[in-house]
Amino acid sequence: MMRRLLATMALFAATMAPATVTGAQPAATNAPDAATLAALRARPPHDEVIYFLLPDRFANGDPANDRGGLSGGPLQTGFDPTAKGFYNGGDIAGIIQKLDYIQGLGATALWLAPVFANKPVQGGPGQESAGYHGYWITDFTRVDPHFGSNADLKRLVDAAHARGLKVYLDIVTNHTADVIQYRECIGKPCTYRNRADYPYSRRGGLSGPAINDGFAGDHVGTAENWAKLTRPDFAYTPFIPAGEERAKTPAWLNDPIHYHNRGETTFRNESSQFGDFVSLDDLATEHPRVLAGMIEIYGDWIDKLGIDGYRIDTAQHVNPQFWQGFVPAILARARAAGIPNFHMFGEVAMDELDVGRLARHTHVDRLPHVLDFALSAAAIEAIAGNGPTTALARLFADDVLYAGGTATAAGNAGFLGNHDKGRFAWYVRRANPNASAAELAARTLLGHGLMLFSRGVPTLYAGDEQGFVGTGGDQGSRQPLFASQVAEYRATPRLGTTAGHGVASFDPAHPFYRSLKAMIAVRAADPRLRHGETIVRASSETPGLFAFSRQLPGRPGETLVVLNTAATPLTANVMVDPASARWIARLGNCPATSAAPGTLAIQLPPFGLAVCSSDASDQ
Ligand SMILES: [Ca+2]
Ligand SMILES: [Ca+2]
Ligand SMILES: [Ca+2]
Repeated sequence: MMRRLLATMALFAATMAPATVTGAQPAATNAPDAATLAALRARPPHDEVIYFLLPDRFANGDPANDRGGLSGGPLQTGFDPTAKGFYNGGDIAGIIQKLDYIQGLGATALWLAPVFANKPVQGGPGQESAGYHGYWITDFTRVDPHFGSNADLKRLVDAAHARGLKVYLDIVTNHTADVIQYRECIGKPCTYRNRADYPYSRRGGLSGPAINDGFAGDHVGTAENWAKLTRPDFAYTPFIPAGEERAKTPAWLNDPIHYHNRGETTFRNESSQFGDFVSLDDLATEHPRVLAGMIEIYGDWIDKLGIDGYRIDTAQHVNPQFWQGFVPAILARARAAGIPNFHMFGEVAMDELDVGRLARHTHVDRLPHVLDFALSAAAIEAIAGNGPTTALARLFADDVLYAGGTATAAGNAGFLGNHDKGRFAWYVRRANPNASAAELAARTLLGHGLMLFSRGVPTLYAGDEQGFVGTGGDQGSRQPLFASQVAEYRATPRLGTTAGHGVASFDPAHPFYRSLKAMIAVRAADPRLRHGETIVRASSETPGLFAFSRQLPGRPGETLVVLNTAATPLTANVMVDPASARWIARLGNCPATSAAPGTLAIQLPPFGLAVCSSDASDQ
């Protein structure tokens, strides 16, 4: 049985090895061979470990494109490597150059922050920042010239596929760049005007003249109905500034009738769906032309690139009926392109451990999966912070709330921190401001252990493997892996190294990189950890013990994951299956045998982690 397990692991290691091992693989610019591509297409999402990066903040492979082909200063080109809110220089060529680094960690899929052409600079005088993050799209059909060309993106996808790495793109359907303005509020905030005070049927409020005769409301999604909405000035008077009339591609995006035009969202009530996100033009996603247009845009990218998945931005700010149409259409498009395991997960951003709210979007919107903000919240509470480990138990218990239950949870993208809410290590430091660097490191890695051994698709945020901490959310979490010229980044120490952000951070010897690589290898070698059900074995009302087993349905044996979230050593008996008598340590210390049928005596150091596999006869 042991021999069979080792043989399986060796086989797995061979299939997971970088392409360079065989010496006969195609160069990075070549398409993958048929067998490699077929194996990649056959992999289900929960076999992946995702590496999420912002192209501007990863690697600069081509300094010639740093200004995106524009001329002038930072306010014209968007490029300022000394400013955290501007393009810093990273690009697709850089990602291609660093595929060894990403694959060496054990990641199997890349998620790129949006790569489509953005409005280079937005914001009023003194408030300007650039579209380096990619979420201010003007041309949905073209790669942003700061990052390269459409051909470069195809080259990246092919090079990744040739190595067995998948590529996920980050898509936005909720809004475009800020082009549309309102006559009523030039140079000042445009407060939200709701549908009761500013109905579609009157121009500029109840005292205005009748317009849009016969429009039956935005809940009637037929082309006939929306053809009757001819005037976009029911709330404000939208206009496109001179010179920007054709700023967006495809061309239908330049017509204000395809937008909500009701002013700024407050993230409350109907404005959450109909309001502009800091002036970003909020699309009328109820309009059938918008739905058809978005299916065309993102279906075409599947056909052009053969990509493997979409991360869906701002999903909770789009009406459910849009997703009910968009998701099946995109999945059908992927299937037709020979991509049966196309992986889609929506962003429903929140800070709370509120699985019900995440799950709602799998029921009502019918999103296949979501980013696991609940895992992030639970890890921040129980591992970064000093909360009870019962928070972790609740996380897994609530998996049944998702449409499709635990199977849906298994395809959610698990993560700890990100480019919006902040890095996990920053949460660790915030909760423990006086802790030693060793404790900060131990807690950060323990959080990653939870993520990597839990159900769901683990999602690493670029830089976390190099001990990046950051200074908070958004721009405070977007340090580049190349040498940074941003003073704030350079002033922030990293964990696990004396090097700061003034040097490049692609070090496979960094202790975090090595630890994550070791943990990912354990996950990769154990199908229970990738496909198994979760059985919570123990949790506590204080920091300390948390334990769960992963079991394959209908198969004997289990892999037990035990965490100690406390700063003191842990000694505990953990309940296991009475049939699990003998144990193999995959990580940390595990007894060779159960103390008695049904219980395993565990000892862990402060912030320790053990992964113990029962030696089942069928392995
Ligand atoms: Ca560049
Ligand atoms: Ca919206
Ligand atoms: Ca706008």
